Amino acid sequence: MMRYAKRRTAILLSVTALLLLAWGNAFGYISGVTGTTFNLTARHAHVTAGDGGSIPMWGFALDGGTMQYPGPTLIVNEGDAITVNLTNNLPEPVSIVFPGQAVTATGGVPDTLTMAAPPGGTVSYSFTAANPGTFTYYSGSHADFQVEMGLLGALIVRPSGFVETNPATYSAYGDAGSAYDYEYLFLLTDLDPVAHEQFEFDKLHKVDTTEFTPVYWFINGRTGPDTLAPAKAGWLPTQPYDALARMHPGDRVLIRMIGAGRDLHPFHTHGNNYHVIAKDGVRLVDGASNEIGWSDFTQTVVPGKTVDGIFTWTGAGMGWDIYGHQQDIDNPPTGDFPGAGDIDHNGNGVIDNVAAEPGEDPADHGLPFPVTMPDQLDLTFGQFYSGSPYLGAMGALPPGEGGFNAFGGYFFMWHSHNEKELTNNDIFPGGQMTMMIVEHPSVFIPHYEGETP
Ligand SMILES: [Cu+2]
Repeated sequence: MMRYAKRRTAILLSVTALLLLAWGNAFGYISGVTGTTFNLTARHAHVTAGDGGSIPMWGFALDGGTMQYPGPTLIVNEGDAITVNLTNNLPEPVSIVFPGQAVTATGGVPDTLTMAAPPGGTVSYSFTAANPGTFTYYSGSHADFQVEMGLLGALIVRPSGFVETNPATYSAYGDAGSAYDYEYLFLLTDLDPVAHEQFEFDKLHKVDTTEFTPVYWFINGRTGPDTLAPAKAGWLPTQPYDALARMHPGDRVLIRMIGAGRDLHPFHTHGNNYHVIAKDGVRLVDGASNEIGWSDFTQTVVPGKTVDGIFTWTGAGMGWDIYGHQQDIDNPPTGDFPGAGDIDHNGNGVIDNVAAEPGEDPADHGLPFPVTMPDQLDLTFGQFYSGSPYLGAMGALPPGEGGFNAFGGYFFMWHSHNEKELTNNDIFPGGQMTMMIVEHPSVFIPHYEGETP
């Protein structure tokens, strides 16, 4: 127990400083690779889990580079002719299936579902990305083993009219109901290390895929708390994708969920419900374009399935003004909350003559925080508390407390609601756990790589 406790503390501490940097760089978009031709190599490397575990994996590498888990997120445009060339550096035939696409396979050797690249060989797949949406791809060869080993990834098809550098054009399916400000991918997988170790120790003949006891659970190829570390973090060379989500009040956030492993996972959003807009890349509208999806806070993401939802959050219904006009909870409100007209929303000394801040529920504007804050001595603090209940505000904290919340945002844990999946090999916290941070409207969150404030 001591050993584990120490190790966990060390991991959390090591992540602390990096996260402070990460927030400012955290993306509001999905990391991936764009284009029409993709050259993938199936090969072997290791991934790291949040408990320090190192696991032998098989995976897809881009352009002869390092194997990654999951495979490269392929981002393509509706109507484009797509080619995926696969080279196999693994000891058994490997193929790729693209559910939802009409694929032509060229070269390779016949396998159960499609043509495969034999060890040392190649195969090529081509298809037209006919429909926008969220899709997946994975090995179609010895799939009960090769999917476990990591040969899987996401495919995103942009609708016609989508322009990466113009957020006004952002939508998942080309219609207003699927329009969004920021988008995030939550590709969910699970892992039982036994087969991976059998491969590493040259005991492939001993692999029994009917025995399956996962002990690691991943979002975008990382276990918590690595899910919160920046994309392309140098210390996670084979796990380039993060899973941290950020938004401002009132933003529409597209969440793309993919069941890419062997178990289903109940993916749960705290903070608010989202509206389900599509399943398996199929927009959920009727013949008159009316929404036929539903509002939910937990999605049962089953293997092979993709689900898209639109999430938003305004603080509506809380009955108090999330922006406050007090920027310091140690100076409690004086009772002067007359509503619009004399509120210094930003704490910059300037009275803002606005009815409501962006994304705010007007009904809550100017309403005071409803309770007297307890004394610090009567509180337990989490690493994500800014010291103030108001959005974007930083309050006083005891020495050594807080520190993960760079901009006074609200942190909502988004996670698997199967609680055992919040561990790394029985050590909590970990697994399929990440955060949605609601940030003050003044906090810059890039819509695309390279966007500047
Ligand atoms: Cu929860």
